Amino acid sequence: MTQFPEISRIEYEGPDSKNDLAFKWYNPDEVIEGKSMKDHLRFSIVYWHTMRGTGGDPFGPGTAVRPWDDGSESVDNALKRVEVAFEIFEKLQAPYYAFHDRDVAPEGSSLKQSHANFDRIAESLAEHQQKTGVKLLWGTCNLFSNPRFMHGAATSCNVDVFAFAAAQVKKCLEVTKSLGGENYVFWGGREGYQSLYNTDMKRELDHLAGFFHMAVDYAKEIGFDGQFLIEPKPKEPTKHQYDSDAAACLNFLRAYDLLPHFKLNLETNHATLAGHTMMHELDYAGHQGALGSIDANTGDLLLGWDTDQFPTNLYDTAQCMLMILKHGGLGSGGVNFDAKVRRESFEPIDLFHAHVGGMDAFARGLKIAAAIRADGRMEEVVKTRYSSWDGELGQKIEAGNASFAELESYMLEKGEIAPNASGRQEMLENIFNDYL
Ligand code: XLS
Ligand code: NI
Ligand code: NI
Repeated sequence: MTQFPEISRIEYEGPDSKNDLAFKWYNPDEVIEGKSMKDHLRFSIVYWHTMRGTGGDPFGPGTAVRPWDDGSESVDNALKRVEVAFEIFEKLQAPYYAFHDRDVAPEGSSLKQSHANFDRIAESLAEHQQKTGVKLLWGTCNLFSNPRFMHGAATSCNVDVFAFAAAQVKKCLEVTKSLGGENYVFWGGREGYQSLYNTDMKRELDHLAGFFHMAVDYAKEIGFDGQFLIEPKPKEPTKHQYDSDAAACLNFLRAYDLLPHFKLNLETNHATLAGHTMMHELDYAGHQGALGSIDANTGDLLLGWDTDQFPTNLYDTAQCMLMILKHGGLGSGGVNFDAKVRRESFEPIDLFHAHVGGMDAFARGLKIAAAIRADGRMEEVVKTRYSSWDGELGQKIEAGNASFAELESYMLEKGEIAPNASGRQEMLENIFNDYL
């Protein structure tokens, strides 16, 4: 049974095509820097927005028309969604998808029932993966929607909530492993605070670290060898989320001896909420060997929140891909569209337009980034800019073999510094534009 008889598999037709449901740039087998586009980008579709988003906002209910969904939290309805989801994944040629436990399977009236529901749906997910070849990029737990998580999950002041969250993650690790999930993501949900007046921050952070250690231990116990990822986000829903940005996450992981077990899943809209560019977050994580995966989306400068829009800005995608190529690719991660169609784009076909646009924007970003790298001028400027460090003195300092006293006598003798050179920012911006 097909839900979209009028839509056939989206194919690459090239930049001149006027077909709205064709790829103009995403040509899966095209080789760039020795690797196919498909392998560079490893596109993934998220279940929570694409299959569960309703278009509701604080001012009104959902608008989305989804004829296959009866709106109930029944297992039958969930099974129906699986079928439609895989038709969408396949028609979009997305090699991967990602889910929260509660997106795919309804929460039951007890934890036991929820586990059973999850098992039932996982069976169907496995069958559909088998049939279509679509794979699981990552699984995660929803530890934020149910009112029990009002104070957080692993950082809750209520020890039972911590235990409940542990049980949920344990189960989700088992399911993710059984579905061949290549990563497992922790996004902090409500792990943060609204007020320090009622918060024991030290205790909460200790608990969070303990939770992660248990997850690492359990993964080892069951032989789950997917990559653990933390997804930084600075605020929303709490005013301060503990995993606020790449640097804060890495500091936390290092402080609690968790660094070897985790990488980061960076999201564009979260980077900008943190007051950074995505390029910054990618570079920061990348040079520490912690670039794991990305949640590809964008915010809106005129709206303050995590609006999770589909990425269409070529500057952004090209900058992203420049960093990803620089740091050797995404490994077991992917370009995961944590993005939702606008409330006004309520028809099912909009799901296709949105993903086609996002995939093309990233494919084009990849081509632009590769062209900039092949040109080499931008890289050369950076190399030259630091060339003074390649001399004897620079090398000695970088090797950690210099002292203040030595540098003082060097400078006393020399008297004045060698002249500075221009940073050439505008020229570099122009070179970037040449390739857009
Ligand atoms: C929320 C996050 C969430 C994670 C998965 O802002 O982006 O969607 O990606 O829990
Ligand atoms: Ni996300
Ligand atoms: Ni987000």
